[in-house]
Amino acid sequence: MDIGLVGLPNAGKTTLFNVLTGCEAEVGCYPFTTVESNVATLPVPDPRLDKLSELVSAVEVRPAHVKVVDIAGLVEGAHAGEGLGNRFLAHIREMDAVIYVLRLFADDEVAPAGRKELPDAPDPEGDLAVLNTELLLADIATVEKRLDKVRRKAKGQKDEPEELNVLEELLPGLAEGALTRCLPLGDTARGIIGELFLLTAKPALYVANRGAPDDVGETRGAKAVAAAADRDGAVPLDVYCGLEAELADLPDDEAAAFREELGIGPPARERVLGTAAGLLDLVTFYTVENDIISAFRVPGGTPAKTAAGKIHSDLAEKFIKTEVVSYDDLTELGSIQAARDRGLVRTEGPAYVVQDADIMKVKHG
Ligand SMILES: Nc1nc2c(ncn2[C@@H]2O[C@H](COP(=O)(O)OP(=O)(O)O)[C@@H](O)[C@H]2O)c(=O)[nH]1
Ligand SMILES: [Mg+2]
Repeated sequence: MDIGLVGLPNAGKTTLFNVLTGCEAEVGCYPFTTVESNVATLPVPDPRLDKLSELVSAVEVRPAHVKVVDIAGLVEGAHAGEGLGNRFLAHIREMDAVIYVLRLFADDEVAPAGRKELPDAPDPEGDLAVLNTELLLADIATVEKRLDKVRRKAKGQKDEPEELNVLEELLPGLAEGALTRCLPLGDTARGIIGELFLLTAKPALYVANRGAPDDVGETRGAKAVAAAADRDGAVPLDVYCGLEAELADLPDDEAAAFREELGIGPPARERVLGTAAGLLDLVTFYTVENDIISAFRVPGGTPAKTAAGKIHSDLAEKFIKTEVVSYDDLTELGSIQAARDRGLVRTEGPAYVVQDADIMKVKHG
């Protein structure tokens, strides 16, 4: 799972990046502290993997990973070159999901930034509108470029390619401000548009970055973010990025006591990464090979053949069939052989939809 952070400068993106990854990237109260992108890859905690590794006496355990990318702040007009421009959005294009970091906290030391007219008080809805406009404009540019190419290729051909129709229908919607993720699309259109990796098509999490749990203005702002998320097909989440960063420096029991007292819920890392995984409807499957147990995550509904490509890139091509045993059966019976003896190791073909906690052994050509 790869997730990218977007937000205006000084919204708290790098602070959240550090909270999520345990990294110590430079956080600054000046706009554009983050000029290069921060990237971190971290293992996904997985109690099932621990249990399985004991069961099969694995000599090596390879957990699934999540990648987090923190890019430079976007500003109003970034598409036209304002601030650092929008070239950093290219880093978000390959991501599975996007986290919008919206500033709710007020702090005189941290100048608000990124808007042509800066609001007097935190204005997460206005900030969000700027971000979505910049993402939409980047998507419009992508679609126009592709349309150009498709039109040139279609010239002189008798039948108009399906792609031409789909893109010509998509463009006015984007121009009117409709996010790709909110458009009702048929399977064909979804497939064609999917190949463009549009930013507004990605599953999105709207993080309301709050400073204080009991601040009335922030609570109002958080409600507005939740309503916007509902409208935009995104998932809202209140996160106290600054507080979380401070709690990260405390011993676990002290941090837990503070959390309790402040009423800010479980650690942001768990909540944000867990919510992102839920958004993508991820399922985890496992392989055991040469005493190495590995975990992989794929979106729900992924066929076995595609999932095999996660294990090794050419395994999708060479896929013949796969043996499958469920985690529950395996842990109940204690060994793959015992499961086999009971007829609980199934053989499945390429179209088999991988289920959460499947243990797979792919047979290839
Ligand atoms: N008071 C307060 N400051 C915060 C909070 N979150 C981030 N900051 C500060 O805001 C400034 C900008 O944060 P940073 O993460 O660098 O923002 P970025 O530009 O979006 O990456 C830093 O000085 C942070 O310490 C918060 O919840 N409360
Ligand atoms: Mg930053």
